[in-house]
Amino acid sequence: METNNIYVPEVFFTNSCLTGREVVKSTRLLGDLEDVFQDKEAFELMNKDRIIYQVSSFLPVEEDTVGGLFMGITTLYPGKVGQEFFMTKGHFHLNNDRAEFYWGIEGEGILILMNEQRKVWAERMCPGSLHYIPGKVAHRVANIGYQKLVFSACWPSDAGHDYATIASEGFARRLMDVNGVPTLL
Ligand code: M6P
Ligand code: ZN
Repeated sequence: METNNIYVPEVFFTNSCLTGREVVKSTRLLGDLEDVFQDKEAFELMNKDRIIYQVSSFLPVEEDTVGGLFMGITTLYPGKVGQEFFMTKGHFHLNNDRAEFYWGIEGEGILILMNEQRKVWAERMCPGSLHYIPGKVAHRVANIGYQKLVFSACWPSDAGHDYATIASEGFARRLMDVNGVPTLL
């Protein structure tokens, strides 16, 4: 809507989620994360319709546009499969030198990173924490708390998602609850 060339905003941050006409929402159920978790027996006993995370995204340009930016807010619910914390699928970028920012909004998490040599490291996420994810580094987030974890992301519109590499090779280390302590194994 326009009044004298002053436009009203069409996308808002509300309750840690993006809202507005152009916001796209997606949901990942436990059943969508079949090969993500290590403990297959624990996985089989759980309700596959359980919502693990939801992403609301603002994609103001077409996918693959060079020079554009996308933004998303992810809400990752608390829980574990066996001793492994609920986490996002994780991905490299298809255009693999593209970087990304993540930042924590609510809750407690761990950002797990892995380079192309399969070296893994991690960063604590908390409200206000800012994380620069360089190109050629795979990234996934685990919720290590008892409440929902909300984080936001900003990435280039020509980054794309390479899920296939993680689906076939996984991350070289897993974040497990070892006697109450989140530990990279
Ligand atoms: C962030 C961004 C998105 C990503 C989402 C969920 O919001 O990195 O690009 O889709 O997290 O992560 P994943 O795609 O790995 O499931
Ligand atoms: Zn990414």
